[in-house]
Amino acid sequence: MSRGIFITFEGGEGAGKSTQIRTLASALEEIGRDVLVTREPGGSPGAEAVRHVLLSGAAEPFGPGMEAVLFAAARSDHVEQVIRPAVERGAIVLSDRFLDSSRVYQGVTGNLEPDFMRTLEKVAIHGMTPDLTIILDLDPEEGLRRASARRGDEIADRYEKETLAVHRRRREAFLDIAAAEPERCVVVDASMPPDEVAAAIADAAYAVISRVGDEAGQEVGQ
Ligand code: T5A
Repeated sequence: MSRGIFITFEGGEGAGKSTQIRTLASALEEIGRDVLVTREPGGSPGAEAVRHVLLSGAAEPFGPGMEAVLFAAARSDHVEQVIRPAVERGAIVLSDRFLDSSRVYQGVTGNLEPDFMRTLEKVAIHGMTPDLTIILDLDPEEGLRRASARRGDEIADRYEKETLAVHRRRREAFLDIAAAEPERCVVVDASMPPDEVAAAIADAAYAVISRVGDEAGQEVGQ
């Protein structure tokens, strides 16, 4: 049995991550693949318990360092309880946010030390680096408009309510990550209609699925 594949979706608020994960998951299930859809913060019972503390803003008064440690604790549980076992059984795991969100939201716009962030990341993911990261790139003004339209009367969460300037910095930080790690990251223009965004994502995902399949074939043939 070949190993599974780990794909993460990143980007600003309302960029269309959840919409696109659903579309890709359905397409992969139709061709008979075992697919696991998950999200961060959360994805495992322990991490979901921490999600509320983070998104309600309850941890905000204690500073970005405290929040970064909580995200890392949640991620470690999510990786060990859910992601790693699924990838080991051969599933394709699609995660709505992962390590790049911490790099951007806590590291860059939280102004935390790069060494501190690298150490936390190492402990949290323990080698579980994504095979592919789709970065959905969108003008934050449009993303916030979409997120607000979808939310209706509910109040914005701890991160959504921040200033446009902060959201713009996050957009740049995601693009910087993509430029620094082109083997892992693919940037997709999220301002296109949903079916065009889905087609670009499918191209990137199938390329990685076929590459991992070829590697597995070579290992078997050795
Ligand atoms: N966070 C998270 C950190 O600070 N550090 C971390 O380490 C991690 C993991 C999570 C928050 O936590 C922060 C980042 C976040 O602020 P969340 O509630 O899980 O918050 O929400 P988000 O991940 O931000 O996702 P959103 O729910 O805001 O948006 P999505 O999933 O990107 O967008 P989606 O698919 O729900 O679409 C939004 C709306 O737009 C429409 C959809 O129909 C929907 O109504 N839409 C489109 N409209 C036009 N054209 C398109 N192409 C469209 N695609 C979708």
